[in-house]
Amino acid sequence: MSEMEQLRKQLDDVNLELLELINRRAKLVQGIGKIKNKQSIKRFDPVRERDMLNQITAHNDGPFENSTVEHIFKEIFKASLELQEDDHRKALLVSRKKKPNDTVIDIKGEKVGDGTTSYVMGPCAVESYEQVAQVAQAVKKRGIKLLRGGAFKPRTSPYDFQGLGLEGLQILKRVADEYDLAVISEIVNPADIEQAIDYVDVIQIGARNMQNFELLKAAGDVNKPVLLKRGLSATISEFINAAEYIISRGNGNIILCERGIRTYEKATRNTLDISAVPILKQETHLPVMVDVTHSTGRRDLLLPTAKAALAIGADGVMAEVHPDPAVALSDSAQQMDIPSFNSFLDELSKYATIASHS
Ligand SMILES: [Mn+2]
Repeated sequence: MSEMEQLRKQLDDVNLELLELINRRAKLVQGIGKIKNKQSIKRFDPVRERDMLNQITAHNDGPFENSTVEHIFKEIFKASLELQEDDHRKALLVSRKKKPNDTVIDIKGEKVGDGTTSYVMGPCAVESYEQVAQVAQAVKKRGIKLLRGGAFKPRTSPYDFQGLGLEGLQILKRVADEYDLAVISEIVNPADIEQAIDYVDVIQIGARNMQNFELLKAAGDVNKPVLLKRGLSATISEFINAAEYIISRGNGNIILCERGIRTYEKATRNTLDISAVPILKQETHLPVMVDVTHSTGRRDLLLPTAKAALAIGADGVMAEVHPDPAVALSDSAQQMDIPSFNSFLDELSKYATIASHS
C-alpha cells in the first residue's frame, strides 16, 4: 500500500468515527430536548452555546484556527437544534401525527367535519335586523344551520363602514334565536371575546388578524368553536401555527378557512389556493372550509370555485348572501342576492355529500 493510500484509509476511518460521534451527540441533544420540552424551557440557549465554544477552543491545539473550529461547531449545534425542532413540529397539537382521526365540531347540531358538506351563508356585514332576518329566512328554508354576518368589520380603508359592533352581535343573536340558527361573527379585539360568546355560536378570526397572537390566545381560552381564516399573505405553515396558538390554550374546536392569498394576479380579488385544502386535511385533523366570496371577489366564480372546493375535499363552503347586494355597505360586488343564492345551492347540492340541502 502506498503512503497516499494508507493516509486515505486513515481518513476514511476518521470520517466514520466523526459520523458516529456527531450522531451520538445528536442523540444526547434529543434527550435534552425532551426534558426541556417537558419543562417548557426554550430549546436555544445562547449562554450554554457560548460556554461550549469557549471550552472547545480552550482545548484547541490546531492546526485549525479557533475561528474555524467555532464555525464548524456552530454548524453542528445548528443541525442539532433543527433536529429538536423537527421533533417539536411532529408534536403540534393540530397535526394528524398527534391525532389521526378527524375533529368533528358540533355547532347546535350541525356537525362540521363529519364527512358531509356544511355551508356558512349570510351577509358580509350586519346592517339591520330586517336585512339579517331576510337572509336567515332564505338560509333556514334550505336547511342550512350556519349563518354568518360581520359586526366588527376590519376594512382596508378607515373611512369604510366599520360595522355595527355590539348592536350587530345583538341582531345576530336575536335572529339566531328566532330562526334556530347558529351564528358566526368576526371578533377583532381580544377584550371583546368574553362578551361575544354570549351572542355568537362561532367566533371568526379574520384574515387580517390571523397572526394577532393575543386574539388567538383569547379565542383559545374560551369554550366556543373558532373559524380561523388564512391570512392574505400567510403560508400554510403560518396558518397551521396560528391554529396551534388556539389549540395550545385548550380550545381544539377550530375550523380552518381558506380564503385566497395575495399574488400578482389581478383577475380575482385574491388567488384561491385550492391545493391548501388537501394539504391542511393531510397535515391537520381540523375541518377545512373554503370562502368563495373573498377568494374570488367575483359573483361569476362563486359556483365553479365552490364545486372545486367540494371536489378537492373541503368540509364546507362559505359565501356571502345579501337581500339587495347593490346597496350593501360592504362587498357589494360579490354578494349573492337571494334568488342567486338559491340557484347557487341548487347547482352545488349536486356535488355535496349530503342530500338534506336540496
Ligand atoms: Mn365580506
